[in-house]
Amino acid sequence: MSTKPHADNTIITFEQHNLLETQRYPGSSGAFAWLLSGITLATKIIAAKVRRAGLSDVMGEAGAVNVQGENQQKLDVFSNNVLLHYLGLRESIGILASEENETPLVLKQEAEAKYIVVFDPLDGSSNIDVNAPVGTTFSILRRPHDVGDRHDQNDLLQSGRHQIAAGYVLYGSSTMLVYSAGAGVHGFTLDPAIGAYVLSHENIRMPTQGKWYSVNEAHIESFPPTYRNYVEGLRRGECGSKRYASRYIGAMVADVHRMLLKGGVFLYPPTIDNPAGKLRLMYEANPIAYLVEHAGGRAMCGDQRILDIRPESIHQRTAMICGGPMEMDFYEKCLGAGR
Ligand code: P6P
Repeated sequence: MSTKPHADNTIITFEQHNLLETQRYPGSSGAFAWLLSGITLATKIIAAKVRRAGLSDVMGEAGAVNVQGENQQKLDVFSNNVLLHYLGLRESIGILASEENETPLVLKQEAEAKYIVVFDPLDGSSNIDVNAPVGTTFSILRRPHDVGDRHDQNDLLQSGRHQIAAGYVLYGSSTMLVYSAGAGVHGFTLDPAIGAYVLSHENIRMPTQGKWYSVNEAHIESFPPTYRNYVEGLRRGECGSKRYASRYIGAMVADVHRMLLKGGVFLYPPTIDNPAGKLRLMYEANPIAYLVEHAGGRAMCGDQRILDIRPESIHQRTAMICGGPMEMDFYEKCLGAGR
């Protein structure tokens, strides 16, 4: 992975990078690039609000409960509205679905509305009030060809392996967009001086082994045995003879971003409070699993590949463990041992 600007200090913006990628597909209309500009514009607006959260009336709860039964934070509502608005202006999007909306929004029926975007506008938003990292996750699907002329909200119930692109924006010490359309995973840092996402981490590849595991250990007694023994095995040095340390921020995007760059493993196993897992399959686990796999890692739920799970509902939850090659080899060894 190259993390330096190009030798002659030429910057490559996200738009330029995608234009170069689009040239691999002769005859492309540019509609996909226009769709992506809706994500970059909306997340720049969100970033500007996050950066001043303590100075504007966006901290704290919005006074409503979302479809997940969670108290909506004011910034959840703001971020959701911004993404719905700017993505809704993209002719090529037929359906939008958000963690904050109970049902998907079927926007258009025209054939040109061939894309579906599913997103979590502000993952980990409870971190906002304590100035800890938060993120936006998004997954881009194509309208299934075998459906008649009508968009239907079930069009989006596709396994994660059908994603045509996915990414997240991490509002951390800097704001960074991490994205893949299947040709490598690339990181773009928002340069506030020019208002552009600039290529800063080209072709992110996960290290073969890291040194951290990332899990909420408060739930460890309720983990299924395989997961509990896995974490204990990491601590005891049973994975590659390395005794792992722990890092956990409580915002999946931030915990996964560290793992993508430094290696290791992130897991949210089934717990008593969330027996089916806490993460949402369509707009949290799937985009992350897509990125992790394209960066050389693996993402699973039990003994199943996350990207093979066939969703039954838009807000379906799942457990997830995702990590680098050695961490996931060790996990599959624990699975096989029925530990
Ligand atoms: P816990 C945030 O609410 C989230 O969905 C993920 O971003 C994060 O990894 C997880 O929940 C944290 O859950 O139970 O550890 O607070």
